[in-house]
Parts: sequence; C-alpha cells; structure tokens
Amino acid sequence: MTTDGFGRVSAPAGASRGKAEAVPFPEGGVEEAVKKVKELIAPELIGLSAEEQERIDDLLHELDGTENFRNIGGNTSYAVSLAAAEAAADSYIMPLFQYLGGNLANELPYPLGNILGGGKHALGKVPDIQEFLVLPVGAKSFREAAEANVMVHRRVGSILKKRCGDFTGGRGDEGAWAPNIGNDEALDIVSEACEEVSDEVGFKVRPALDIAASSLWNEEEKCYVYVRDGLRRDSGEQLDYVLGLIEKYGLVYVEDPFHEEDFESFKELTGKVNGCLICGDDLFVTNVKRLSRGIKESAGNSIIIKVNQVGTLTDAWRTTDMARKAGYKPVISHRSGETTAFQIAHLAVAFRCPIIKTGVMGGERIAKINELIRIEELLGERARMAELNI
Ligand code: 2PG
Ligand code: MG
Repeated sequence: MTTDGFGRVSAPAGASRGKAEAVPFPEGGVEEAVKKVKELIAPELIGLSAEEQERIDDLLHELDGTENFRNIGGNTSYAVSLAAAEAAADSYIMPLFQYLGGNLANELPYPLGNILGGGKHALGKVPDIQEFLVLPVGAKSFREAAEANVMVHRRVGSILKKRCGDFTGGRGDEGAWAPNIGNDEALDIVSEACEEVSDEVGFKVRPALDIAASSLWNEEEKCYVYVRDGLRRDSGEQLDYVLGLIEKYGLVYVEDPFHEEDFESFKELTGKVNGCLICGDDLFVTNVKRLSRGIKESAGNSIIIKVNQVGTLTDAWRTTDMARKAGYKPVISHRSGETTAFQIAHLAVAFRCPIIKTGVMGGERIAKINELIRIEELLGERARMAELNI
C-alpha cells in the first residue's frame, strides 16, 4: 500500500527445486514468513517510495543477511518485491508490464504448454520425464497460440483414452495428463497430436521436454535412473538418448537434460544441436553467477527465469538482461505449486521474454494465459509476437 497505489502478490513454490535456489520459507514456514513481514520488513519499508525497486530489493537482501534468503525466505522477498512494483504501477494507473517495460514493451511471448508428464509432478506409475511440452512456434497471435495448446492437450487426452486401457484421466500438479506409459510412448503420442493440430490450425506446433534430470540423477552410482522405463543411463548414454530424441521428434526445446552440476554435458549437447533450445532451470536457478559460468562454458542457449528462485524482481531482471546480451533465450516460468497470481504474464512482456512456460490447464495456469490475452487486447494493433529465431 502506498499513498496512491495498492499491490498484492502471492508467491508460488516448486516440487522439483534446484539445490542452489533461494530457500523458499524461513524456519517456521508461512506463519514465520508473515511475522517477518510484519515485524522486520514492513517497518523498514514505510517511508520509502514504491518506485525505488532496486533500493527495496537491496533492503530485502540486507534484512535477510544471508546468501540465499534462508532467514526471511525467498517467497517472502518475492511477494514483497513484486507487491512494491504492483503498487507503484497502480499509483500511475498503469498495467504492470507497461510500468516495468515502458511504452515499447509490446511483444507477446509464445506459451510453452505442459501436456503430459510425470517425475516429481505426479504420483504412481507415470513417465520418468517430468514434462512433455509443446510450443506453437508458428502462431501469429498469443490467443491462437494459447488455443492451439489447449487443442493439443485435448487431443492427447482422447488418444490416451483410446489407447491406454488403464487411463484414469488423472493429471499431475500442473494439469498435464499423468498416464501409466513410458517416455518414448508419451513422446510418440504428444508428437502425433502436435502434427494433427498443426494441420488443423495451419501453423506449426512443436514438441518439447523438461527432463528435470536432477530428479533422475543418482550421485552415488553416477547415472540417471529411469524407474518407469527400467533403465539406467550414464552421462554419455544420457547425451546420446537426448540427442536421439531431439532428432527423431524434431524437439524445439529441451530443459534440464542433465543434472544441475553437469555444465560440461550441457555444453556438449548445445554444440551438437541445431534449431533446438537447450535450457537450464536447476542448472542456473535464475542466478547471475551460475549463468555467467554457463555463458563462459557455452553451456545451454536458454535459461528459465523464476523470480522466486532468486527472491527479488531486480535479481531476476539482472539475470534476464545478462542472458539476452549473451544470446541466451530467457523463458519466464511458473512453478509446479502455483497460485492464481497473474504477475508473471506482465513480467514476460516487460522483460521481453520470447517464451512463457505456464501450463495449459487449471485455474492457476489459466490466470496467466488469460492475463496475456488481455494484454494482447489492450495493446491492440501494437501487439506482436516475440521473435523466436530458433
Ligand atoms: C520446472 C518447474 C515448473 P517446479 O521444473 O520447470 O514446471 O517445476 O516448480 O517443481 O520446479
Ligand atoms: Mg524445470
């Protein structure tokens, strides 16, 4: 709350977190976080201007006093940092994306949609790979891009119903189908649905993956354990497997193909592919230090931006800016545990991220999709899709 503006933001949480992420909650959980806001943070904020984003974010670091927000919690700082921005935008009666991005922020991101999945995002016998995604690369507007993703989700649902006798219609925590099938079968189905929907809508929708390989990695045995598929792969075999999938299915994007400390394999894979984004999520955790190491070592060519991995808007902006300058595609992203907050839709446009990863189904995912449709409508003739250049 400021004299003229109001901002309210809720923070998300992830099930498959990177080791180097900000610690989401202080010891004592949400209750303790609320206490910290009331007793420690709010008294220091009173009197500051909500426009002084960097000062507010520096103050959050100071009050926390640790490297990774373990004292106040990264989710606490996330909510305070974004609520300040929201209040400042509101005081100018401006949408957040325009307040942060200026009048030239008129590019809509492509929605990277989660269609089918498993790993840590679903229970029971499900694919080992966390997310089978799609990217409607040929869409001319955000609205038609979002519609194409829904069509693929539906189509995959009907294929599963027809082909898998034990399919219950169950979905994981991001609304993606969670059937009892293996990884390759899942990719066959998603890519078949992509082709059918591409033909119907008249533009290309391409398959993609978030392997979330840190969840598969066994440090003692130094291999990736695919429980559902009954397979183990060492680093070299993992590289060959992923490369094979990229080639066979024409994947447009692969996130976390290797565990979070394996910069070397990221580098090797990135050097071998053409026309495919190799994206680091757990690898970079939206952190400038880890990203600059990646840039130096040519590991990956894309980065996931999750504000709550670093805790403040300023930190997330610095990482996004560094990524773009180095030719890494920034992909703004939700968490598996989301709220109905819509702010990342605005951040996608303000930070000029060409892709937003925010799911297809479920109210907490639709909240972001609908907000982008509204932004597109608000921009009217000035709206255009971002340049993907993959
Ligand atoms: C991921 C995310 C979001 P989580 O791995 O990219 O899809 O999952 O929030 O569980 O880290
Ligand atoms: Mg991920």
